[in-house]
Amino acid sequence: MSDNTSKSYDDNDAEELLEDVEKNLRKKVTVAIVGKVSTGKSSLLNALFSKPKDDQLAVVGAVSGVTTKVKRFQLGKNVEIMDSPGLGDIIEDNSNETKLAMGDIDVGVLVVVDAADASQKAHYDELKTYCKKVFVVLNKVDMFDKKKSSLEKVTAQWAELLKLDDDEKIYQTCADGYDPDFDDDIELDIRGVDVLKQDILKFLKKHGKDLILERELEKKSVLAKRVIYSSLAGVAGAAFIPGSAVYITGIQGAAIMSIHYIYTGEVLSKQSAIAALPLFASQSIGSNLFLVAKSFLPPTGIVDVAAAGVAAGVTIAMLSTVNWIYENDYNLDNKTELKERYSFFYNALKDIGLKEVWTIISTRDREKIMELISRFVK
Ligand SMILES: Nc1nc2c(ncn2[C@@H]2O[C@H](COP(=O)(O)OP(=O)(O)O)[C@@H](O)[C@H]2O)c(=O)[nH]1
Ligand SMILES: [Mg+2]
Repeated sequence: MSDNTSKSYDDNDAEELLEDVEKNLRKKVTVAIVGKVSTGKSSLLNALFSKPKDDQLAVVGAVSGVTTKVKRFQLGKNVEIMDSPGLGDIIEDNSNETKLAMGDIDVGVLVVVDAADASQKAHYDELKTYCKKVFVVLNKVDMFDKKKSSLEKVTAQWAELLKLDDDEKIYQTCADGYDPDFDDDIELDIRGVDVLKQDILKFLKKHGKDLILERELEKKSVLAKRVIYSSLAGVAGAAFIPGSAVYITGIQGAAIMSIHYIYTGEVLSKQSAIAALPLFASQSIGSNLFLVAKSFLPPTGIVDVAAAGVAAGVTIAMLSTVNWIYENDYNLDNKTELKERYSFFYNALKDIGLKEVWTIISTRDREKIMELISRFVK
């Protein structure tokens, strides 16, 4: 039982956590962006991936390919984006080895502009069939800057035409400025893209796939900090539940897997993550979760604030070390650097005071906890 209501952890919970994280990191994300030529699909992709004008992901203003209407972009190893006027072309695209089945695509984005246009209903329905989730985007909202009331009318018309459910919204965006024909001093005008991005990530999180896409979207250290934050939240939640010592060790191993993935794009197996843990212990203890846990924490688990402080301190020092290792182009095999950095961080935490560290963690105050993490991860 790994939900909050469980009264105790057994050793399987840690194993399961590690298995889940490994499984999630092996997943792939596919995105289909569909819409008429010139609706701003390429521009929107550039905006979603925070691309500057001079380093575009998708070329804006380019006419549809001659041999195939489908353009494919690979981001890292595990994110595929398909860009096409309609999904029909994607389904027929013969460069697609396996035929697409229902729900095969994770995220569908239908990009529309201007007044509601009945031809897009079929594209929307097709996306609904093949995608787990469809986001409808009304792009070029800057065209309504001088007629704001029309924007809401047009949005409502699109919602009606596409027969959207009440809980489905239309994202209003602007992704202007990527056109290579524009003067150099024209700045990008990006609006509404962040809301869309956050909702896509929120959706992917439900499928355990958010980190796969985020890796291609966000600065690595920012993601590592978030992983450390979630791990600390996990430690705080688990601390006083019987059997938590091994579970907390599992949380640490899982976070090492995530940070490894963030920096390398590769999946560290559950076994390798567990094998890395003893590197942070003072004496040699072998690669067994229980023994590792015992080396950090009392065998009976966390019984008091002092032990909780140790658990939190070890977690921060360990994960900040793993971040530091990758940021400085080392890897988990660089044992000397790893051990040195770990004791440096752990001593710094002891200087703050492990009870004080625990006090900060147990506030569950995101800002304060992030501030603490930022002392170790820049
Ligand atoms: N005004 C305005 N123009 C845009 C916007 N997004 C894209 N464009 C322009 O629309 C044209 C086509 O954009 P592009 O991204 O190539 O569209 P695609 O054919 O759907 O990939 C280019 O001139 C873009 O600069 C927007 O939000 N507002
Ligand atoms: Mg394009």
